[in-house]
Amino acid sequence: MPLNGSATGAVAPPKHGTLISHQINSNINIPIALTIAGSDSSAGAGIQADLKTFSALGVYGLTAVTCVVAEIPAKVSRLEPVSVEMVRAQIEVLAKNFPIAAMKTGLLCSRAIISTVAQTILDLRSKTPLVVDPVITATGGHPLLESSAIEVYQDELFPLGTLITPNLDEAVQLGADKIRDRESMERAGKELERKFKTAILLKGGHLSGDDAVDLLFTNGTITAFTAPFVRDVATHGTGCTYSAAITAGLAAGMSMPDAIARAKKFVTACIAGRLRWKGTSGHNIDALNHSADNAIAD
Ligand code: PXL
Repeated sequence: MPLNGSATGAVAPPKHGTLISHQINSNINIPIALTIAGSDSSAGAGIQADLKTFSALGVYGLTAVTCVVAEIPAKVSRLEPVSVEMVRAQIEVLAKNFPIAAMKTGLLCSRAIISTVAQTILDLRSKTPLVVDPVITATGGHPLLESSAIEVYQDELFPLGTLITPNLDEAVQLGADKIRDRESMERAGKELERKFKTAILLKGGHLSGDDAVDLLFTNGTITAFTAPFVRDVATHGTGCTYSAAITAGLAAGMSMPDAIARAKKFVTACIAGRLRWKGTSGHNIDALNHSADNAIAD
């Protein structure tokens, strides 16, 4: 059904420059989330994945683009950062005008951009929950982040985060010991929580058998989130989708564990229901299926 009935002709079109107040009020309960991330031309990861995820979970998404990546799921062909002034301008104009309920960061690509994002959030004195997905490498192995940028993450952005969501490789790059099993995963997560003084969701991927187990470390406790591991599906964009789904839950007022549990179900359903096309080179191209139907998957 149209939100304001205008498609049925029930509401007269507004005169130029006027707003109809009930159009605004009728949408006041739709939470708003902001993603500060890169653009993936193939649209399975990055801000495109974030926006699809926000929409599927009933959240209105705003974007601050940090860089533009020309790529397909298996191959990055070019990456260009946006200027730091432009990154700051996008975040500022949005934060000063929209009631943003939660935000996330994705690919930030350089020391200068990470620092700008952190400084802008500080300058805005934002108290909005912030999910930091520390994107370092593309699923296909291509480096996406300036190698010396990890220390800027640690020094400037992590202290502002409500939740940090590394996968196992990222955890090691952030200083954890090599992770081989559940025990070393627990040790690594505790270490990162102690080091960064904020909640850590350590994503286990296919570490243990038939299940994909993620561990949340918060206030000295560990909570496990488990879903069947979906085999033989390209996972480009999984991390972006997962952190965006958590952000959507926080924007809607869910507790962190509830937001993670729903996000885990959503991302698993997006993988299981993956889309597939025959590409022009004859190879299959897979993409996550961000259908809203997955938002209610059991
Ligand atoms: O999946 C990590 C990722 C995040 N953000 C952007 C990307 C990618 C992977 O390629 O392009 C913009």
